[in-house]
Amino acid sequence: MEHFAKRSTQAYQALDAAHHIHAFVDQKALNEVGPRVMVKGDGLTLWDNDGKRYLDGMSGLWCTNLGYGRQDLVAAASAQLAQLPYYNMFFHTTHPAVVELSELLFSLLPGHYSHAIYTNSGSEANEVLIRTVRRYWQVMGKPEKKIMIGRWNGYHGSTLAATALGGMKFMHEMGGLIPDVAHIDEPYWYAHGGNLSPEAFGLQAARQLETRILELGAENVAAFVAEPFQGAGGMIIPPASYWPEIQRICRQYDVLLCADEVIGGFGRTGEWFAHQTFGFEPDTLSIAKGLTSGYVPMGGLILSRRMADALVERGGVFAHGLTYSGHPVAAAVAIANLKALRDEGIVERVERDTGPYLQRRLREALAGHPNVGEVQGVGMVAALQFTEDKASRKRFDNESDIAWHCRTLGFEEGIIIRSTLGRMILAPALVATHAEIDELVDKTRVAVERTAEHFGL
Ligand code: PXG
Repeated sequence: MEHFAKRSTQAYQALDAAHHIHAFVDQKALNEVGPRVMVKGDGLTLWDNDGKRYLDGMSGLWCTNLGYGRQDLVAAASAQLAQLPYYNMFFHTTHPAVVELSELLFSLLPGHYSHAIYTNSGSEANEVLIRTVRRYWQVMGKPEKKIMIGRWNGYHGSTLAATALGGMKFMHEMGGLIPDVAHIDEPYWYAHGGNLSPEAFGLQAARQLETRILELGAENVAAFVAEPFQGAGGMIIPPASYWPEIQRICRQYDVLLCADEVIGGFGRTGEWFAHQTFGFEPDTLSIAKGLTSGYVPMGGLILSRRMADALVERGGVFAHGLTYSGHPVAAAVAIANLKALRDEGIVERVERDTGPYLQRRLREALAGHPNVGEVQGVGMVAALQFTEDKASRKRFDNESDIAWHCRTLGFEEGIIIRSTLGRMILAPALVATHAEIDELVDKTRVAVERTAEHFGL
C-alpha cells in the first residue's frame, strides 16, 4: 500500500526543514526541534513515525468529524476516481456527483437555503462570500452597499480578503489587505465583560454592530460576517442575548447576516449547523472542513433562496469560477461523509449523549481547579479559560505561554488539544466514545495540573 519507503523521523524532519514554511510558526524555531511526523490514523487515534499514539482531541484542524480511517469514504473517492476523476462546472457542464451532493446537502439544511457555490477551502468560501454579497447588492440596485463588517479575533482564513475580514491583527500586519472592511469587538465576556452580567454584555457587544452601521451609514454596509462561536480566536461562545440582537440589527438596517460555519457546521454543536444551536437565521453560510471530514479538500458558500433568486433571475453573468469547484472526487467523499453522519445518527448522538457527556465530564474534572476560570462548550467543542484569580476573572499576563505549555504537556500525555491565548480548546471527532472522552478529559486534567505545577500557580 505504501507509495514511498518509510524514512527515519530525523530524515523527514531534515527534509521538512529544507523545503517547508509551516503555518503560523517561527520556522527557524521549529527547525531546531523538528515537527512531529504523523503517519497513520484510525478513529480518534493517530500514530507518529516512531509509533507513539495520540488521542486526537482536535479532529485534525476541526475537520475530521467522522474520525480517521473510514473505508466508506475511501471507497467513494476510489470509485469516483476510477469513473471520472475530474470534470468541471464551466462550459455549460455539470456531473452527477455534485448534483447528488447538493440534493443531499439541501435536505439537511433549513428550507430557506437553496444554492451552493463550491470551493476547495474555507478561505475560498469567504472570498466567494465577499464577491457574491457585493454582487447581490449591485443586482439589488444598491452598489454602494459594499462594506463587510467582521469581528476582532474572528478567523475567516488566510487568503487576502479572508484575512482582512478576519480580525487577527498580527495577520493584518503582513499587509496588502482589501478595502471596505470594518470590525467590531468579539463577544468575549470572560475577558471584556467587566461587571456586566453575561446577558447585559451580550447585548452591549451586539449593539456595537448598530453603532458601527450608523457610523458607516447603513446605505454603505453590505453584510456582517461572524462565526456562530469563535473558533480559532479561542472557542468563545457568546452570551445567549448576543445572536438574537445581532439578527435584529441586521434586519433593521438591511444588512446581510453571514455565518461562517467552517468549523461549526456538520454536527460539531449537536445540530447540523451551529447557527441552529444559537437560534438565528443567516442569509449565507460558509462551509468547509466537516463537509468532507477533511478527507479531501472541499468548501462552499450556501445562499438563501432570496439571494439566489436575485442573482439567478436578475444578475446576468456571474463572473466567478474555480477550476475545482464541485470537484467530483470531493463531492463523492462529501456524499459518503454526510450519509454516514446522517444514517449512523452521529449528529443526534452528539446532541443527546456524547456532547452532554463531554461537557459534564470536563466540568466535573476541571471547573473546580483554582486556575480554571470557566469551562465553555456545547456538543463536541469546549474551552477552558486559565485564570489567575477566579473571583475577579483576572487573566495571566503570560497566559499564552501557560496555555502553550499545557498543550505541549498534552502531547507528552498522548492527547492533542489546542491553545489560543489563555484558553485550551477541545474539539474531538463526533464519533468519540465515552471511553475516549474519559481519556481526553483525564489527560487534559493531568496536563492542566502539571502546567499549574510548572508555573507555580
Ligand atoms: N473560517 C473559519 C471559521 C475557520 O476556522 C477558515 C474559515 C479557513 O478555512 P481553510 O480551509 O481555508 O483553512 C477557518 C480555518 C486552528 C485553526 O488552529 C483553525 C483553522 C485553520 C487552521 C487552524 O484553530 N480554521
